[in-house]
Amino acid sequence: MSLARRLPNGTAGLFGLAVVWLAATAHIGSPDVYFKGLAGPYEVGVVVRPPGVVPGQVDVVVQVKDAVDRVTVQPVYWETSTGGAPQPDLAQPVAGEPGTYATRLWLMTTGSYSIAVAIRGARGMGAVNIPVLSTATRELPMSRALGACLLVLGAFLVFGLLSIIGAGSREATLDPGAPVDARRRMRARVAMGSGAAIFALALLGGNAWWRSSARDYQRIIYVPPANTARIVDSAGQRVLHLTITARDWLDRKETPLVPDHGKLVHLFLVRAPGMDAFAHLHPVTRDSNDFRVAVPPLPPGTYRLYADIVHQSGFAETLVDTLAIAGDAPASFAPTDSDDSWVTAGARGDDTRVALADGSTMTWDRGDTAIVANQIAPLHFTVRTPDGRAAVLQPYMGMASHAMITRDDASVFVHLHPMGTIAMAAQSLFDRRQGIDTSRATPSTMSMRDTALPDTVSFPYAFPKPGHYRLWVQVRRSGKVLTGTFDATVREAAPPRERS
Ligand SMILES: [Cu+2]
Repeated sequence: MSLARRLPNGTAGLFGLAVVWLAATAHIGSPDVYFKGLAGPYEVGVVVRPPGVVPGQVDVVVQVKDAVDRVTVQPVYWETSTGGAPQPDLAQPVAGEPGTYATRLWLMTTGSYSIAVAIRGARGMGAVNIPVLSTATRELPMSRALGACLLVLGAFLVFGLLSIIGAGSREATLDPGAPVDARRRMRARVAMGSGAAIFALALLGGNAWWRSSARDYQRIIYVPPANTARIVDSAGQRVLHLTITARDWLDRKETPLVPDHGKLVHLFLVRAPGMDAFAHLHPVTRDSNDFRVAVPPLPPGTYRLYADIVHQSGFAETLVDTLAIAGDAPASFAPTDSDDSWVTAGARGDDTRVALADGSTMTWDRGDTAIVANQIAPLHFTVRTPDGRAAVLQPYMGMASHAMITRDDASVFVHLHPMGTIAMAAQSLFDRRQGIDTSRATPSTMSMRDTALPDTVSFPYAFPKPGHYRLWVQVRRSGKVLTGTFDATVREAAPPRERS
């Protein structure tokens, strides 16, 4: 008898709580957007730093390899596209950093935006869409000094007004020099008393208004869609059921999912706390709520679960959960998707050269300098054949490589590619809505499954905070997906230099 076995999943709530407010967007705890690629004929690198509040200002930094005339950026909301977007902003050259342009833009509402970067130079016009998410992830606190200042000013106003009312009702109609009688004094006290009552009511009303707008804001603070994850025995296979239970999703208030590099969901499992087992799976669905995937022969334990999805609006987000995998792996395992992959590997320490499953090696060329938080990290990896020659790589799901990075405490999880942290599906949705031909900008390797790619892959990324991280770098060689596992210790950024 095949018994559907529900595994304990009690830690899910706790884990969810721990990561909820760090969950920024498509990635967990890593809201900044990095892109490297082409804007028409120009090679560009773009960094977008969302503010975490809505409305809020994003910082946009564009680096162009060639000398160009002008760089403009424009925030484009997915629903209104360029027709409803504000005029493009001229990005200003950054002093002392040739080829670098920066500006700050307002994002007025929550949801999926694109930062449309346009470049004009000797080689004509070039444009590229950088999808960003405008989400409220935090509440800005009021500083004590500002609070105290407002309190003093408010008290001054109220007492000033009360004394004007008092003086007015006592002496306004009094002849100069005439004494103030008891009746007038009484009248002034009554006027001041009623004035104070009116001000108290106004203050109470103001306080209620303040609190209700704070509550409204709290309602737009982003939380990943609610979901459940459990393992079910199905015909001798362990099958993971991931179900989206979020009300807005079930009520069809959100735009449907679109495949990102060919898959509706990219699901990652990381064994906690050692991060010593990892899987990259692609669940399938029949009803768009319930996603299922066969679980590879992973060792038992508690796993952190991350599921990347992209909506038709371009909104890319990550579902978060924990999953208990118990007992030995069943004898049979048939992958749900031929691109599913997994690996088990313990701590790597400072190892920069690891053996891959087919005997080839992957080397992390990270140089001798320390990796520092919020500075572009040297994420360059080279694959050599077992006899030490440059390996010929093939696209894995349309990409030269995929890298997954997580912090040991689960506060960070990112999934990125040589083009950066953006979801390619979101980018092509914006391109299509704006009628941009990007066939040159982002050559799709999807259709070229067996294209020969160089042996080195690089990722534009900066670790968001100091700490211990694990990286899984995936490439495809001779039709086989290979995963290199590395560890990284990231240092605190040096305090900024004093500006004179
Ligand atoms: Cu990927």
